[in-house]
Amino acid sequence: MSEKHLQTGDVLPPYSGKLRLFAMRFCPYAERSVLVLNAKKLDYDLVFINLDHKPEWIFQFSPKGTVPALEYEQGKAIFDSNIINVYLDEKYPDAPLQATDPLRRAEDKMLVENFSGAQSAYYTAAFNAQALQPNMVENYHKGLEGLQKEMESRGTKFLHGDEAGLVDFTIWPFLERFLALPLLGKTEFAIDSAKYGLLTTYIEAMKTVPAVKAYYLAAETHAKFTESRAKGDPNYNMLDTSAVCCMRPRKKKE
Ligand SMILES: N[C@@H](CCC(=O)N[C@@H](CS)C(=O)NCC(=O)O)C(=O)O
Repeated sequence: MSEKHLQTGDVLPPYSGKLRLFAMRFCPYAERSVLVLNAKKLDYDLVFINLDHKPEWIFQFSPKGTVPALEYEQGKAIFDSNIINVYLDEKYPDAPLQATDPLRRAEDKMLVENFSGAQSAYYTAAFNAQALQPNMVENYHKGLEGLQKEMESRGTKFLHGDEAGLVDFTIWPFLERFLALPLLGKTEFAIDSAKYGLLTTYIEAMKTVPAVKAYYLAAETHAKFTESRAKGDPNYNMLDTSAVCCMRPRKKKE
């Protein structure tokens, strides 16, 4: 898998017949779908795109040009992480990732919804720090406390149960990125193990899940990308080891 992000003018790589996910390496929504593809052990291709200079063809797969989008058949795609993940779970029913009980499914969705305040606070802290308000820090901690309370009442290793499931893969990409905030000087966003003991254990358990491990990036790496994006010059290709040696295939001028 190349970590190179394709951009305006770059050609669409040939379709291989596998599922194909359009993503951006640092996008938490795209990570949700990568984790589900990994957990289901599906064979897929991953194509990263530069979100500031989008390749023209991304709009064939995702009308607003957002990632993730999943090409499930040549030229046919669906977009939005939640839509993609439920589709994958239903289309490939081996290793089901959603709760069988309809009430538990509803509770999982509410959990994700209740966590959204923490996500918004994270985005402001990471990318628009001058707009940060004290109530956002409160919302962030309310989100974490709510999550920890739910873990306590469920009493399982993961939110889904003894194995990680869709609810875990939906929330995890944000927790992974929250850990970068103290490195960016946002110490009020630290996840202190004295206060968040259960949550800390959960975070460590998630890091060992094979689907997560295969795509996990350290807090330092997220912090580096976040800094570049906050400065207005996102370094999409910072993990691309081919960058020094290889020319990107360009579309021929007509
Ligand atoms: N609700 C969408 C959100 C996806 C999203 O916002 N993706 C961002 C990258 S993390 C994106 O594509 N931004 C580019 C743009 O908005 O033009 C989902 O869950 O997939």
